[in-house]
Amino acid sequence: MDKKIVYSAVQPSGNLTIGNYLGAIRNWVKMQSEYECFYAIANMHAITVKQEPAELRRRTLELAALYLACGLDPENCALYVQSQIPQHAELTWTLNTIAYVGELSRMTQFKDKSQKHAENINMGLMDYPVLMAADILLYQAQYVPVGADQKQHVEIARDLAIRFNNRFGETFTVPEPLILKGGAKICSLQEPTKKMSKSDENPNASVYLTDGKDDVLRKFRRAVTDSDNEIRVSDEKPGVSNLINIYCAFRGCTTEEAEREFAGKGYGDLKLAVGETVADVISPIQQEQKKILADKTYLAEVLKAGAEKAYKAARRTLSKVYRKVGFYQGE
Ligand code: ATP
Ligand code: LTN
Repeated sequence: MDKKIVYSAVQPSGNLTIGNYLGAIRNWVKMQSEYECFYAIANMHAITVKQEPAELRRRTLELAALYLACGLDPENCALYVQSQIPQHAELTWTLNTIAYVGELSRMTQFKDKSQKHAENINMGLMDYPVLMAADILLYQAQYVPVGADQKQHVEIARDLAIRFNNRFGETFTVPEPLILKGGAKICSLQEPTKKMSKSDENPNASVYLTDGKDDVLRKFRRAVTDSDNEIRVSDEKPGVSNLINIYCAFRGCTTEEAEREFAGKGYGDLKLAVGETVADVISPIQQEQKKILADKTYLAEVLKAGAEKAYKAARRTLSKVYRKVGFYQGE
């Protein structure tokens, strides 16, 4: 039986945080042996907010190296750069004609980003979910492993797939978001009711996968908590809950186990333990990323092989779409 298909991507819009790792990449690694996986570097999504071109190019390769350093195996999945596959833009255009302005303008991320980048509310920002739907649908993906914040976008992809299939006949697999518990929403260390984000302006709010041990320990030491000193998970204690959540996600333990471990201890103990646990996991990833980045030829080969595999799959779907909508494709 053919393996089911998995698709996901991350934007090269900044240094990756432990939120990106726990919410996305770590789960991608787990899925690669069981499914046929396509993992992209979403550089076309990244330019919906202003990027410095040289930096975007550098970050694209850094992200590819990080994928590999986190354990993605190019023999087991296709790793590629989104802009190298022209079908993403082509399918986006077609899907745009069945996507409604109303539904796109209601997207939470569009509203947030429009507020944050009020000087640059461009069409791409609003069309972001349609490009994301095109990514997913081109590969006929069944599962899309993402953090909780992307659920709404995967739902739009589902809606567009169903709408297209209804109008033009069975064409797309209807995808499902795959949001694993524990790590699906890591919050900012400074404003623990907000999600941790790689483009946060406050560097103390996010722990980056590239942070050295001293920085990691310092950021956790400064993490916002509360004034009682009880270590337990609760809606009234977002800061402490977030720290416990991070600890458990990295340790692979349950909340109850962590609460028991820290019973009678203070916030200082918790912060130190989380910091050390995180540093221990990310430091070997950093060393591996450095090694891979030093071998540009290897990296280029991986991305080329990934793009070739992606291109074949994307071309097949787009040709079917063009046939269904009645586009002339030669004789
Ligand atoms: P930006 O700040 O540039 O919008 P981001 O940090 O939100 O970026 P994305 O590239 O949008 O990161 O997301 C990549 C993946 O990481 C997605 O699957 C997303 O759901 C997941 N992710 C992002 N932030 C978190 C978080 N704080 N907790 C869990 N998962 C997250
Ligand atoms: N918008 C996503 C990144 C992304 C993506 C995708 C995720 C682009 N294309 C396709 C899953 C499937 C984000 O995480 N911000």
